[in-house]
Amino acid sequence: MAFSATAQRAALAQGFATSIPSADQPSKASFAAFSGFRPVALKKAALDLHSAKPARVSMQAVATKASAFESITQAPPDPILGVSEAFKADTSSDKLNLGVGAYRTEDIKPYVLDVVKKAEKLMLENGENKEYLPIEGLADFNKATVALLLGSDNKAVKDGRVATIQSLSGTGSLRLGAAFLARFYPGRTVFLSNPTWGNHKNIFADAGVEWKEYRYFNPATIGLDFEGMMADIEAAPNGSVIVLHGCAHNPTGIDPTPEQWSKIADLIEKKNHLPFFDVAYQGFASGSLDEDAASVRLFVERGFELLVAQSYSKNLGLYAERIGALNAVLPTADLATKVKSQLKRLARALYSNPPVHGARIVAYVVGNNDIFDEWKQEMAGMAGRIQAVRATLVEELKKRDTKGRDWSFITSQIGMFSFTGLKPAQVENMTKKWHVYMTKDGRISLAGLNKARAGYLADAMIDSFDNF
Ligand code: KET
Repeated sequence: MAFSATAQRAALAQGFATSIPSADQPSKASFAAFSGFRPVALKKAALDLHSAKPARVSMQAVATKASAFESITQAPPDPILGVSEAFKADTSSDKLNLGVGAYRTEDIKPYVLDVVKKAEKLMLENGENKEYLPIEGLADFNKATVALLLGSDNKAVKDGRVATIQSLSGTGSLRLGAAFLARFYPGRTVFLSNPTWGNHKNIFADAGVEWKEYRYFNPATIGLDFEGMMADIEAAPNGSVIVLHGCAHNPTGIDPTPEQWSKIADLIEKKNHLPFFDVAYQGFASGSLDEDAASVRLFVERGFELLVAQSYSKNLGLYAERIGALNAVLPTADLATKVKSQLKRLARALYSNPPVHGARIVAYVVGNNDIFDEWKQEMAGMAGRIQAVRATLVEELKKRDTKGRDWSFITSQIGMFSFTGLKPAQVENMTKKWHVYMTKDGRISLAGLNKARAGYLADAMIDSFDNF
């Protein structure tokens, strides 16, 4: 088997078979998994059929029977989505949810983009059906998504060197990529930035892929630890997988400069590493789709083999539609065809085929010039609102701050988040005393704030920084 021992253990703990049993010979593991519980009760009932007494399997007998899952312990709440659950349960009228990265209007209400409503109207008028999609997804979506990522006249796309497969938003695309690496690039370590979006670790661990971290954030400068990052990528074994945030790094909001990206590319090339880009915020960092794809485009232009996971949760506000894609850029069209065939095979076993609604929305928005231009404006509007709220928060902090601290990091960080430097005890005060919900790492989503509440947030932050 291609799996390492650690990977195999991780996979088994998650309940995934690490070898495929033949049809007439089920694996012991899968047989055991289904033999511990009800069959025993059924056997007893069957025996009773042959005795004089009527069969009686009381509910109580079934309920007290040892469970196959006896040793399971309570899982902790998710560090990000668990914050939303806690927020919902809070009855205070002051409460503020700055946990999950989800865009809100200036009234702090969820937002459905106008272009999404227009696309849905057109879909209804055209009477779109709900048939299964092919395993690789909607053809028009796949064409649109790779063009948005790499540019409409990209040479790698024209040469047929990009395998694109529609998947379940950013998370599902990353997970499919992780499954692909587990199967076809076994024994390699994935390097994640420290810190990173918390779910990266779950995604690779669940796929049985070992991960480690490279330095990224320097608390002293509240900036990028570029030297640390380069040193760790250099020290990683040749041929490792390096996960890079395409833009608007989560949670820090700090991206490398174009010059730094170019040096990162030089080093990754020298070390023969495989870049795996996570592009969850295209258009949300700068307000421009093209600018936010510059890092990925640089690597593709330089001829790298790489993977890219894309998400439309944020830039089209399609959080619940689970629409995104996994792209594999390869040296030849022949290899791209083969890789795509294997990605389809993995997807078929994981979820069969992807959902159609979000894919059609993206295809309609991108395929209609007027709606596409309107989307760019709406996206710039969302990015602009977040930038404005950042500026207001800095003003409000300065007004209250008696210690003359430098808050400029809040306006220099980009994307939805600000990495505040609040420590866990301070975060606890933010939530317990002020009903401000945020992740324990000190991240706040500025997409969940408005100008009217910026003063309240500043009060909470100053109190927490000063007194804890
Ligand atoms: N990558 C990054 C970096 C990311 O922040 C998210 C979501 C995703 C991928 C996946 O999003 P999807 O909806 O699967 O396309 N982040 C926000 C939501 C979450 O944690 O699920 C967040 O950090 O709040």
